[in-house]
Amino acid sequence: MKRRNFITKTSINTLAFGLGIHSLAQAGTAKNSAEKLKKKNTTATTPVAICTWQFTEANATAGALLDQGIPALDAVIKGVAVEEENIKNTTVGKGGSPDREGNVTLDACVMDHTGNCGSVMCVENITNVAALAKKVMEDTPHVILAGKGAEEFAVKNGFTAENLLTEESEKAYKEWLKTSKYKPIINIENHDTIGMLGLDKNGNISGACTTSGLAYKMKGRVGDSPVIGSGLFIDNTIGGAAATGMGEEVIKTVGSFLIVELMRNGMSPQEACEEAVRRIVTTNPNHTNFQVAYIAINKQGETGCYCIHPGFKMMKYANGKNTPVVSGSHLK
Ligand code: SD4
Repeated sequence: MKRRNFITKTSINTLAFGLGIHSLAQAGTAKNSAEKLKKKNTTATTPVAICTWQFTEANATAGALLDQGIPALDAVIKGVAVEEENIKNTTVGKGGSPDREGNVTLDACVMDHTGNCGSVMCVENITNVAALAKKVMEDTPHVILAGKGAEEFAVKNGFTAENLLTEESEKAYKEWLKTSKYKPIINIENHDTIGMLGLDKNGNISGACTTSGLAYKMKGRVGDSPVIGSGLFIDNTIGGAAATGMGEEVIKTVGSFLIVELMRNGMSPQEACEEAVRRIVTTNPNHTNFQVAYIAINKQGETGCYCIHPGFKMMKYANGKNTPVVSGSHLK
């Protein structure tokens, strides 16, 4: 054999062998998780709704809709709309805190059981941005619309344009301008983003995440909430996850996607949330200065949550009951 042919053939063989081992290993893992999932399938609880923080009414709304047999995507969008329309919530929808120039800009995304998703970023004057993200998903050839384009698309599709800056938020902003110190306070200024996951009667999982982002952020800043894989991720064969807290840190570790992949490899939702928090705290010594919290659900309706700092809760609706769940935390 000529040397050149030998090298080529050997490389191809080595490559093929390597790939073979790799796919065998993957097949093994997939088989294990499939077997684990099969075993668990016998005890599936449906429907279930969970959301970040203690948004009792929002989660109860989604839960009740799921009980009526409404598909998970519609139920979670209706659920988060309760907070988008709650002007007392200063981190979601109308009444959200503005950026450091006084503009309220909203971010949201949705993902359904078919793996389809939609997202809007940095949108002004529209309250129900999760519903808008669904519209982007269903009625455009795109996944993300940002800024003015998203707002114009909303108005063209019947969404009402309105001022999102309430008197209260404006007052707080003017107070903030006196010092203009940008330091999000753990569990206070970044504690109201709502990420919601629903498992419907057909066993399908969908999710929504909606926020005005961090108070007094830079103009144009976008966090994790509208970023598919970071603020939210669904794989209907495995489960779903959503995040709240310091978005920059969630994006760096693609947190929600990570949690779903960890569940795919056999972890429970609780174990996966803990591992995703561990990823952040082990790589970032600054983690004592910010909060990140995750929630997750799997196909069997099992759920989990975990965070860096104590003080995070999720709501869980299952078997007709809506209850707060106090999250474990990395720091005690
Ligand atoms: C962000 N993750 O924009 C959001 C903020 C948040 O509760 O979760 N607030 O980074």
